[in-house]
Amino acid sequence: MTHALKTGGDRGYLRIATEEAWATQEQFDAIMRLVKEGRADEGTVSLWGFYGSSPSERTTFIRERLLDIGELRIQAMDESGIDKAVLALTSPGVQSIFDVEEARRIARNSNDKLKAACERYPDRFYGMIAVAPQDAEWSVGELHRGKEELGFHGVQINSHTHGHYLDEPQFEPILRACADLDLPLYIHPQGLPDAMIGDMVGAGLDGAIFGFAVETSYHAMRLLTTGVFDRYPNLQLMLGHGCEGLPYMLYRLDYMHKAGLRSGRYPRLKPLQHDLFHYMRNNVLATNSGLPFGPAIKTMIEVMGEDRVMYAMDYPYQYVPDEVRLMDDLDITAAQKKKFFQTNAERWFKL
Ligand code: 1DF
Ligand code: MN
Repeated sequence: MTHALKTGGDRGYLRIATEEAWATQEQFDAIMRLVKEGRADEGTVSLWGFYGSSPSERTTFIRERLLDIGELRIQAMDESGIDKAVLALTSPGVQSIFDVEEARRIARNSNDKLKAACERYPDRFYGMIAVAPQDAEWSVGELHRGKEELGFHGVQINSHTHGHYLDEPQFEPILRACADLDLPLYIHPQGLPDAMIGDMVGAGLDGAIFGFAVETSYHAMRLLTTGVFDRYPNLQLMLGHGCEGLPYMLYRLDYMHKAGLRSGRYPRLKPLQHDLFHYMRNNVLATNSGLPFGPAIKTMIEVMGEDRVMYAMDYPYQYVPDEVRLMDDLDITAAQKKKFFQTNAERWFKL
């Protein structure tokens, strides 16, 4: 152990964790009911069939910790030197639910409950809005309420909604509202849609180990290549888990995107105002959730810029205090480290 982990800025920066998950019992029960009735998609069955019922130490810990937005979580933050946490309703939010009225109710109740916790710990907890993309118009109203009444700092959408992606026209009001309200849009992974999951469950690769990044980076690429950021130049898309791998691949993504455009290969892909490098440096923000890995963080800083990369722990899915020490000791400049742990989050989430 190189140093003690304390809150309060003893190392010259506060630590703000930006992709921290919680759940409500109501959400959990609704998802588990779908799983038990055999109505959930395969990705949800794989995830929540496991997290909801496995007796292992890991899943028991995660279940208990997801449901707590009180003293247990504060204690875990104190013990790992985390000053502030940006909290979002855990994946898949309400997006696996088929009954739209139920999805709206659970999302709204979760926002109210999170608001109460943020009021109880005003210098520790910050809220992300939960919506039900199944009903885009309702979600727009909830985005307004979340920003204007609840004082929340962004919205987390857990990737696809029943296999549909945010570049599809029915979701345009949500994108427009995020841009109008200046709310960052955090796209977080969830179980893969039936149309994509293939044999990934059989291979043991559908979840956070691999499948999440495949599907969420696909989602982001759909937004990047269909002109969303030409329509909404101020919109900020947030991606966790090392930006789901995109910065590492950016040269090839951009080269092949241009090559496809030049040769008119795909009717849907139209010329954009900028190249993919521009959007990654002006409209995409990254966190290192689950990825306390120097080479990945340094690559993101180099590719996207030091103002666009933020710290996240991914509590309670990855609660490893030693990883915080590792990040404290990362060989980037002191100024970059302060941006990474503190000031980028303050800026982009408006804390
Ligand atoms: C896992 C990880 C599952 C994350 C999650 O949602 C999740 C996991 C069910 O480890 O299986 O959100 N995560 O964000 O790291
Ligand atoms: Mn996460």
